[in-house]
Amino acid sequence: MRRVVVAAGCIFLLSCVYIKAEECYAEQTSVAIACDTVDYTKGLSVWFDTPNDLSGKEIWTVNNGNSGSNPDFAWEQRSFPIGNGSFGGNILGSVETERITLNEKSLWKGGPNVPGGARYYWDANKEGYKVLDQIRHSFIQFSGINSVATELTRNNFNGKCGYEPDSEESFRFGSFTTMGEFHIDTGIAESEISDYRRILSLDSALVVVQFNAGGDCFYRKFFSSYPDSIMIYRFECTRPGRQNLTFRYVANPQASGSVEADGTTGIVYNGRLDSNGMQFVIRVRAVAESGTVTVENGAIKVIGADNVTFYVAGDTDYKMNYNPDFNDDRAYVGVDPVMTTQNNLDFALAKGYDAVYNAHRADYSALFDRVKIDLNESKLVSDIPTDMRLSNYRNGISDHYLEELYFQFGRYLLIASSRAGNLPANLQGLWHNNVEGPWRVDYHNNINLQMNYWPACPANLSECQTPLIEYIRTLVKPGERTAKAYYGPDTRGWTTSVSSNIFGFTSPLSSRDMSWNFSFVAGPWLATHVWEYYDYTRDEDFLRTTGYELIKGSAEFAVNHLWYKPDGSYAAAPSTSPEHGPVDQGATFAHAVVREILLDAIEASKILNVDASEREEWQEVLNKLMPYKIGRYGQLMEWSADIDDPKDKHRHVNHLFGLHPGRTISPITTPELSTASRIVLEKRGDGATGWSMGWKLNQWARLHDGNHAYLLFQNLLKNGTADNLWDMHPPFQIDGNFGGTAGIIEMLMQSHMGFIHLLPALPDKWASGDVIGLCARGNFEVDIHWEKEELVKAVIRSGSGGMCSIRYKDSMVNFDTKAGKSYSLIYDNSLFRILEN
Ligand code: FUC
Repeated sequence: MRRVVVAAGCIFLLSCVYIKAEECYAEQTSVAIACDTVDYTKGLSVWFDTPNDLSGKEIWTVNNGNSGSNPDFAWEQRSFPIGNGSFGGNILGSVETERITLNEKSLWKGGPNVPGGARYYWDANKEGYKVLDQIRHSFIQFSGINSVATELTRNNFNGKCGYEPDSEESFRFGSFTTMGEFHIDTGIAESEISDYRRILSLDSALVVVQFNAGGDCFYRKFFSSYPDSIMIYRFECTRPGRQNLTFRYVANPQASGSVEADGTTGIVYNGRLDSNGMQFVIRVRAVAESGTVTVENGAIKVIGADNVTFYVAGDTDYKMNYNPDFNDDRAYVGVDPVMTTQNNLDFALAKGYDAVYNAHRADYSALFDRVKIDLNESKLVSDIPTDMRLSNYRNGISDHYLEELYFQFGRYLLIASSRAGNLPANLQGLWHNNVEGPWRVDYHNNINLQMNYWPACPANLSECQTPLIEYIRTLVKPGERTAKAYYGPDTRGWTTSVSSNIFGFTSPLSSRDMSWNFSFVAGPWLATHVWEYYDYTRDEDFLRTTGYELIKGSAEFAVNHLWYKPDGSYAAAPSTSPEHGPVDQGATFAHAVVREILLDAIEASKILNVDASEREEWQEVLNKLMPYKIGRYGQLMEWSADIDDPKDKHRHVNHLFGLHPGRTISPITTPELSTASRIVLEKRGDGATGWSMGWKLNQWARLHDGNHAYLLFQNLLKNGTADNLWDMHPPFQIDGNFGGTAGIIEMLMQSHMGFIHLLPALPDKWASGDVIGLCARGNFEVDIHWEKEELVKAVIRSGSGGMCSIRYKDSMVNFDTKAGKSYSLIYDNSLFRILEN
């Protein structure tokens, strides 16, 4: 797809000085690989010392269902992802034949692009609004939850489009799908090699495969460059002439196209998906130092070369569309991938390997290097591969380096899967190895897509959040139709439902299971991220030109979708709590999201000094919204009636939305509700799927219980993480990685209650440490240094000026800041000293 121009995020330039990871770790004793000048296992690296075999190669299995591990074990648990936000791959590191799986974020089945498809595709909403009064009346007639409301909702608040690939002839919802695989035969048998390493260096955004064969050192280096829209695979050897490679492309099996020679040293595949005719192109060019390069039978053959660089460009004809014509089958078609891949390839070839790598490294480091974390002065405790570290950790061996690695891996994944001008990170970020994936590898809006973006702003990667905002913009026009179809022709604003795709899909799906398929606050929830982006960056221009409209449209929908009850209160009726329980007349979750978006809209309208009358309406609804309730065992009630089951272990904890990610429950402002939330978390337990542990980690941190938050973090690492550190539902889902990274920040700093709270949930196990470069709301950048479980010093850099309020334990301090200035806060004996630096 073509890049779109987006509002730039805040860019912080760190003034602080710290030792670069590589230099720092170079001093440590280690069993260095004799082969390498740079030991990539040092610094921040995830690595293995055993190769993968090819057992998962091209095992195209369709519709593997939603849960359980991926049938390709090595891909899911032992491969390394690279990506530039849109074009990515997984490196398997097999010796005899290197295997790389390939993805482009916009390669999707489904959508309107089949003849006559637009009419059919956009006819996915039902006219649920016609039974709304009946449903609401039944809540009065039967004094609450009842079967009439349930049946009417099941039959009218679903949509017309199926979710499973075989549920309809023209698979409208579609699925993210693989772009195929590369196989590179090397002629080197696994039995001939020693000193094998497969490394993902987070410091360099580089995957390295290296080994010793016949006394010579072989290296393969892989990266995907954002500035040059190109992927590079470089094969090197210490002895000249030893590279004998055959490079083949295996296409997506549900596509038609063919591999052709592209000049004398390259190949090109120009194909179309069977499902929707989406065109996609892969172009590969080999540049060899000495030796020969030829193309035979669609494969590139390299003989007797010293080093070889493969330049790989890939693209689709997908066009992001903010204003789709609902009569146009081709509303999302608009890029010529033959041309874009040619241009990208030519440009990178002219630049050459070193320049392309240097640009990639500079681009990546400018983001990644902003945040450093050091827990208990951890250093590399031993020179062991990550799978062994994780295994030790599972057996109870403490490893703060592994925890830091996990934290930074989340930041790496966000940079690799979400860059400006592209689609946001999907359920697997950017990476999937099959023709269809679990939950279609879609955009899941009842927690998963939102969780992907929890770390973006606080982990100093606000630029990486712009794809989410652009994506939200694409949902508005279709989402206005969905809002009207279910809540009446006069309904203002927009919303979306539980699952969305890249073709503006906002309708509920056809399932009558309302526990998951009724999700009308998905839109307002997404829009809270628009406010959050503003709140962190304080980019008023963004708020005025882009953000406010999205927030206002969501607030309007939130208001209009409520039931104004005869008793003068507002309630979300019907509503549900994901993904269990009845059709209710006021699920806590729905109200919590409504509260949040109304608060956001009120603040935003004040800042821009607009919409005073709307503001009054929003405030009025806030005042009259059904309040939080505490139930019979002290729990924060999930539904309008006290029907919660204390034995319920369900993974969704959406009714605690106000605690996290929201801000309407806090131990400081609402201690009773906070205690009631704690009871919910205690009852739900400390296990769950990967992302759910990630969420509960954040919620425990918001309760200021560092040790319990740490327990959840440990459980996430022990029980919800694969050896390559990918989050496991199972299957692999990237949300848990992002939830984990965000949770660590919530333990060290929070800023959602109008002040910066330092070390609000510090576990005993992190007695001392340093974190540099976290971001707080208000456009502040924060470093924290603590020792013996006590704050020693913090540094605050002010991006926009204004009042800064800091809390540590029960002490608060407020001071005025100037944009661009930094301030040191020394904490000593319960007193703060503030120095302007
Ligand atoms: C939500 C979760 C499931 C899964 C799916 C992608 O619906 O309840 O566990 O993560 O999203």
